[in-house]
Amino acid sequence: MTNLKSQIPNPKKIPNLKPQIIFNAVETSELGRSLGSQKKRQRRAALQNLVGLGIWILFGIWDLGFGICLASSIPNRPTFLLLVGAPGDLEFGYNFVHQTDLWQKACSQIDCRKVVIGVDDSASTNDLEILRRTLADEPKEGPADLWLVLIGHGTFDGKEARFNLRGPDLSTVDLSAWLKPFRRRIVVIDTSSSSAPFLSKLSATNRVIVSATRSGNEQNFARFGQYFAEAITSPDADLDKDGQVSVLEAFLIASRRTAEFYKLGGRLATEHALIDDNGDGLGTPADWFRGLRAVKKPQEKASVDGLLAQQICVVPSLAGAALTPEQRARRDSIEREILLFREKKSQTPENDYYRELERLLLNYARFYQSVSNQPPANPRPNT
Ligand SMILES: [Ca+2]
Ligand SMILES: [Ca+2]
Repeated sequence: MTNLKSQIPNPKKIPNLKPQIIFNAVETSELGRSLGSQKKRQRRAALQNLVGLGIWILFGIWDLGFGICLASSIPNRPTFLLLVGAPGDLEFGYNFVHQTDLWQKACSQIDCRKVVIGVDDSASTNDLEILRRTLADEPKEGPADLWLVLIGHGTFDGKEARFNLRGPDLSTVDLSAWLKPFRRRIVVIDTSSSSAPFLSKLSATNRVIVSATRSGNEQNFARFGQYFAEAITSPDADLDKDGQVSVLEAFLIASRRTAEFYKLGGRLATEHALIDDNGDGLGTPADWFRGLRAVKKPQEKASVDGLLAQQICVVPSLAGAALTPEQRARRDSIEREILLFREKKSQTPENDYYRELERLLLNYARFYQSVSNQPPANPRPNT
């Protein structure tokens, strides 16, 4: 992508040019006609310095302002919006803090914008309004993902689900409306009880939605969120050993650990997480997957869930971190083509299948060959 910022003349890089420009400007002025006395020369020198300083400030502010403008309109790094709900009970409060800490630690390993709502001490806070304003201010377009992680309790009245906040609660209707203008890829991880209606309401193309429950009626405190937060940076959750934990992998591991929690405790499981990333509004449970592939799908015509979630992770591998957002989008497109084609294996003659698969994989290899000599776009900070 063309770096527009680099096209702006920077006076700091052309020190010999700046005094000449100032001199020419002053030479044609009234001051230029009154050369002679030492005092006037000193005054002229002082004025030149002031003009020079003004130009430096002007260019500096313009340069900085233009950079900020670009950053806010075309995000080149993901945004993580961590929405922490009202705990209601001290034990739950500790759990929510623990989950929030894990997400923040994961975010500290990457170049991202992080916003945490619901953890400050203000007693008069309206977190719903803060969320609305935060989403309104977020750029709606761009290659960088927008993550929304809901950590807290949820409720369901038989018609609509809500996420409990300090002050007014967040409804599925509100959140759906606020996310509607976005064309960026969106990942919503709703770890609250009764969260399934959020999945069906927010489902859309180019979105991954995870809910901790399979219906609004699963209203008990959900453990899934803690296991998910623990999985996002855990090497154990990297099921395909590609050096990163995808949303799908974290979902599968967290679902497995949630089931184990209830089984080991001899308790009836009161939560069953779902994932949706094909935009059909229907979630897929973890036990419909074999490895990283869903072997069942809710509708015949729909593609299976999990293909998009397989491509998104919080902390990318070193190879992934070295790509620009545009390169990452190109890579995701090639990978998606391969993943979708693999779903056609049973309907494709064997020779045709492997011939086409070879072509796609060669295309994939050429992509990595083309970017292998380029320097890292977003070097991961030391941790
Ligand atoms: Ca992985
Ligand atoms: Ca689905």
